[in-house]
Amino acid sequence: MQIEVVTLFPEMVRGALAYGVLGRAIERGLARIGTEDVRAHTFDVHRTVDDRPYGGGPGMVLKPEPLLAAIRAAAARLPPGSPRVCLSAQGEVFDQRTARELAGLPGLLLVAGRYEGIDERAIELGVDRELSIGDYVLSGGEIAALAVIDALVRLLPGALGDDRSSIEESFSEGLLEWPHYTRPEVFEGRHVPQALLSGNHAAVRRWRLEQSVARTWSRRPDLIARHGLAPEASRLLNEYLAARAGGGLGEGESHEQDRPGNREEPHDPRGPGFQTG
Ligand code: 4FV
Repeated sequence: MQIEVVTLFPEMVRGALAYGVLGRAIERGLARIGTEDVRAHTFDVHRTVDDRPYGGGPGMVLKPEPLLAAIRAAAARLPPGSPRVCLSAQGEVFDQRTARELAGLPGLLLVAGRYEGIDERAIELGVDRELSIGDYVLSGGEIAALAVIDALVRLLPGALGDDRSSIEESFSEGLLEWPHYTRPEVFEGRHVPQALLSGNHAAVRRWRLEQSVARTWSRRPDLIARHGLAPEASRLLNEYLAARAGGGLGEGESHEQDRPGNREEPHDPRGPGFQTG
């Protein structure tokens, strides 16, 4: 896959691409990521890329001429039909489903804005889609572009050591991920849940699904509302809610529920060492 990032700070983008899964995927040629400097498309002595907003108001706006020229230069290096995506707070919210969709493309152009925003005519002439990584305002689109690149490159076949990782993870089924544990078995008096020590794959799978469903219910009920639940997950949630309602779940179950804003979290009520299911 080839990705081109149009930005005022190409070094910022390139700098973040050299690490971990992303760095290895690029080293192994799974993804080629280039940058196009908007300032390279200015011809005045001050290399001006921004100007004051028509209608007044604070801040500056990215000028259409250098930006559109940069978009066209970068697009010329990409496979025909590669979508031109601008990262902006006005875009549709980027999620795992969008990441999977973009990871299937041969090419992608990302536009990272700066200042208060971009002259709308550059968007009309040079952008096919706007994406937002969340409902907050960044000082520039580079970090958003890097988030999108990271989320989709790790989905490329071979990018993760074990491709199962990208199948069995948060949001793959619209659910939050289960709690993870590794050695030591007891840490500051807290035990690894028995189910995970059982060696019984079915019990492990059930415990994890149970935790995912209950966590999603308590932290992100919007995901259940949007994606619904598969039959088994729905059954496990009902069992959990019944157990909770039946007072099966008491205080001091797990550190999870101490967190503000969380509806009570499941954790095996009868403490470590109890086998679920
Ligand atoms: C943003 C977001 C974002 C807005 C003005 C860059 C900034 C500045 N991009 N998701 N949220 N962009 O806040 O993607 O130009």
